[in-house]
Amino acid sequence: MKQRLSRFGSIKGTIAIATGLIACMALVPALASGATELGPANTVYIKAGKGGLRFEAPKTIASGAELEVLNTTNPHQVGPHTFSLVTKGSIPKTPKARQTCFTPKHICMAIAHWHGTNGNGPITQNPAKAGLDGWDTLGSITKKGDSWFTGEKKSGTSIEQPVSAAAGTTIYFMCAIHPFMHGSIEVVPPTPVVPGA
Ligand SMILES: [Cu+2]
Repeated sequence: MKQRLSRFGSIKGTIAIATGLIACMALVPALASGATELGPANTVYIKAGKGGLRFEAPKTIASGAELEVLNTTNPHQVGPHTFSLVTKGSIPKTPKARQTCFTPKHICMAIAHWHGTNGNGPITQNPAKAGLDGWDTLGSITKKGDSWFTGEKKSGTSIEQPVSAAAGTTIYFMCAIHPFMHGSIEVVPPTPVVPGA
């Protein structure tokens, strides 16, 4: 993660480079399509290019449904990402909070710890798991949450897990490498199966 930190410092430069490579980036989803079976309703895409680095997530997902996270960005250009479930209040909201995010007692460093690293060593837990199996636990600086690290070598990496969070709750998530990346998904009741329909 030390490497991540140094990349983090130069992220504005890498974004500028990435912006010039939109044409190349557009090829990535096509190349990755063999690895994914779920559609946009069940997928959080990590994207670059026009609009900057961002998550593109469905607004809602049914409790119990599979949720995939798919990294379409090139780690050699923008660094890796994490998809980390955190409490709403843990998402850094100010430029200063984002700058200090990867320091002790802040959420980005806490997320690194969930993955078994203090920022200097390799990731030893991936995904980082908390609570029930699947996506359900929103972490904070004092509580471990569910999180996935995309890896730093290949684009097109993905993870698929069921949403174990209860209907009526909201999943908030952020990236520990780029703390300006964040989003949320409302968890809704599963669609009832209508007999004979
Ligand atoms: Cu990121």
